[in-house]
Amino acid sequence: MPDSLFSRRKFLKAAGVMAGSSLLRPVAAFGQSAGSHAQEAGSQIDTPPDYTLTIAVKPVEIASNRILSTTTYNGQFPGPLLRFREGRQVTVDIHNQTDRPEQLHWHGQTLSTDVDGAAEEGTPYIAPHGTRRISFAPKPSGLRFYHTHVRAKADLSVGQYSGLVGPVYIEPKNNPGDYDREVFLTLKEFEPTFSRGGDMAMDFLSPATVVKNLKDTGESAMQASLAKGASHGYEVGYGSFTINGRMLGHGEPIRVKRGERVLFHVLNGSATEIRSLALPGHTFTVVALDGNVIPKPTQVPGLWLGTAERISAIVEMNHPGIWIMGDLADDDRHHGLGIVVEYAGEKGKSQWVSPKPFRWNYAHFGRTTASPEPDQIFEMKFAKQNAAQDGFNLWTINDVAFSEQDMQPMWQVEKGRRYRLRMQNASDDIHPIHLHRHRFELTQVGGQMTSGVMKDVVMVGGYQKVEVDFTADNPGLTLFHCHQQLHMDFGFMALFDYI
Ligand SMILES: [Cu+2]
Repeated sequence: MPDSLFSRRKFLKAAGVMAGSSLLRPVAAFGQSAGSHAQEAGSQIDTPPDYTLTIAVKPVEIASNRILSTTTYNGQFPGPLLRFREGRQVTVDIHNQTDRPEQLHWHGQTLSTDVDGAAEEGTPYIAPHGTRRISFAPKPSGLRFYHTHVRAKADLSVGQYSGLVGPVYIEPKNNPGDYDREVFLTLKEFEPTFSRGGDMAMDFLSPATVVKNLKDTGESAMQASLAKGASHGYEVGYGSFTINGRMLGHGEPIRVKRGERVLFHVLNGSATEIRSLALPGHTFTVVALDGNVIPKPTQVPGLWLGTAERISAIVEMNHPGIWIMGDLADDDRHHGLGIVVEYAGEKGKSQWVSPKPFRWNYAHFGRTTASPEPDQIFEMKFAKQNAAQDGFNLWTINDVAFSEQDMQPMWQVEKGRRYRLRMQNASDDIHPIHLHRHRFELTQVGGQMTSGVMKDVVMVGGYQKVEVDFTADNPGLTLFHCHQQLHMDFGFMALFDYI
């Protein structure tokens, strides 16, 4: 059925049940054809949707007879792969069979606030035991995903600690890829528990340029807190690790043939963890970051992904054997974070060989030329107040911790203007920073200039500085936050608003 016909019929049906005063707005949205709109539970929905997602607590078998109870989409983990066509209107019914209000966020897409899936932007909740029908034109093309967007705080059964994560692939209008087939991998941990403290310092980012005054600020705040007798704030650890919902050795292997070019679409679906991935004897040619094609495809020995980051990379299968594709961290791999890659005709036990240490530098994927000057620069400083809220770390942006009671936007932008976010991290944690409903261009990473790399999440290293630019091209409230669930739940959020 032609999209326009489908949308028109549905619109007429929707308009029939709406109050007269709101009648004009959907008309305008429909007139733009790429508009998005929604119907709340209670309105008449009798045309079938293109997709249905049902949120419910279900058993998930991550290894032989190791069965967890967690909230899922459609009773499976990961949620079903949704393949959309760029710009082609889709209708999705979201059923919530749990007792809590839910939000479904379309991560990496440039949608309206009504469907984006963040209460802070004004997206309505999917009521407990309710249904919400949404309609939108998926964009831009590439690897995106959907996930829950509610606060978990101290409850490790909700938010992204649960199984509410699924991949999205938006087919480009023209597909330039030179590969034989695609494999989607969602990396995810389960069985979360709190621990008291320590930090997870990881020094894989390059350049590792630490800004002295950020380090002095962060370390003196930490020392002052510990001197007053505080413990380290809570962190989260996990009992099991999976790729596509199965622990290493418990899922189907990826069966390959010599000479095949496999395009891997890797999604870090973790609530809190940074992940790495390597395949012994093979290299990855990265072609897209966060679903966006990069200026120059680049070969790397392995991948690093902050929470919610995605990498699309081609591996040429030219080293026959039976290999473990897994996390560089031995402990996480031993607890399941891996998948077997098996060449046709090979037999025996799967093998892991650690690659030589390497560093991850976003600038390697970009151009060395400068990007255009922004119209305005926003200075941002991220800081941690150790164990300040009931034993949890409290996070601030420019000394303000986001609060649900006072959701005042921190910054104002004007449509069509280009803004630079100068992010300075006065803590020792790495923060995967996410901007909703927009894409940004990396312009400076740890002091190194770059351009042309478009992303929606970027890791800002401990005591480091990163700059990104975005064009304000999608009016409405826009959420900016650290994607680490424990950080976003405890203050690490802010809003942009359009003037
Ligand atoms: Cu963070």
